[in-house]
Amino acid sequence: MASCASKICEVKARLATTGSVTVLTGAGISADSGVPTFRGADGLWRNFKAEDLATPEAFARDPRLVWEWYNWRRELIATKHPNPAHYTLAEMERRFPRFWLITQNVDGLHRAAGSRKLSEIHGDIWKVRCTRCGAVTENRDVPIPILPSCAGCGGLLRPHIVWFGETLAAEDLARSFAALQQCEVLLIIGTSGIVYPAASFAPVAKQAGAFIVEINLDATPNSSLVDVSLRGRASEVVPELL
Ligand code: BJW
Ligand code: ZN
Repeated sequence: MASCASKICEVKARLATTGSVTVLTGAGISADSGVPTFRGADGLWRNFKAEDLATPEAFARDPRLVWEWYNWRRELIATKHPNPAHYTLAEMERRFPRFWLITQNVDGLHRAAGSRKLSEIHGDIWKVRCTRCGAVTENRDVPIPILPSCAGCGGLLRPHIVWFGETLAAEDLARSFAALQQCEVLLIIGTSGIVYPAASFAPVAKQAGAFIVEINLDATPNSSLVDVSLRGRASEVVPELL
């Protein structure tokens, strides 16, 4: 079996000869910054039920509870900083002429690291959306006063996050699929690969002929279709690729 070091050489060689890179990230890339993941031993879904907190039904039933949970998360994320993996992806954006970053993360750490060519497909914890007029605004209050209301129309504000059962923004999906179909190399970093539609992204890129690299602590459903699997911490492995 090839050693991990030689696998990294193989990926570096690929990256040295391509101009077109797409990246898909998940909670694992921010785990090394201290942001909890969702699944696994220390994941958020161990102590909180997704259906009580991350669905439109939960918000309709008890908006106060949902906002309390988001206030706790905003408070936690506000103290966190990008790690070397986030910074390496921001550098890749400058190096590769065709680059797109698709993140499922809502923590804003990619932007904080300098990434601009990105789709935050599950939303942004630092934005709120009016349930009445639909206005989306940035809001960095920690804590946010519960229950928050829209400055324009007085309607109830909700987190600008895609919850289970909600569709992703059409523009984000179109941009993501275009980037997956056009890339020569796809890096998949720190995602369990079980939440749709992102769970379908690797097969789309594979079908289009991309060379796919997975960076994760553990095996995932994507592991069987990728070309190279690098097992390790994102903050240590990703910087080695440039
Ligand atoms: C490291 C590491 C380190 C750790 N270094 N690695 C059946 C079939 C198909 C679809 C569905 C179905 N039933 C329901 C659905 C639809 C549903 C879905 O996919 N459910 C699945 C659970 C089955 N999807 C949706 O509802 C989506 N909308 C949609 O599909 O619309 C159309 C539709 C609607 C209804 C029915 C059918 C179709 C919307 C999904 C929105 C997801 N939102 C969330 C939460 C938001 C709350 C919030 O953040 O405030 O987004 S769920 C949660 O999971 C969050 C994440 O972005 C997302 C993905 O998680 P991620 O990033 O992969 O994290 P983890 O924790 O799962 O994994 C971390 C990984 O990192 C692990 O692999 C570790 O090993 C690794 N790791 N440390 C490297 N240091
Ligand atoms: Zn409003």
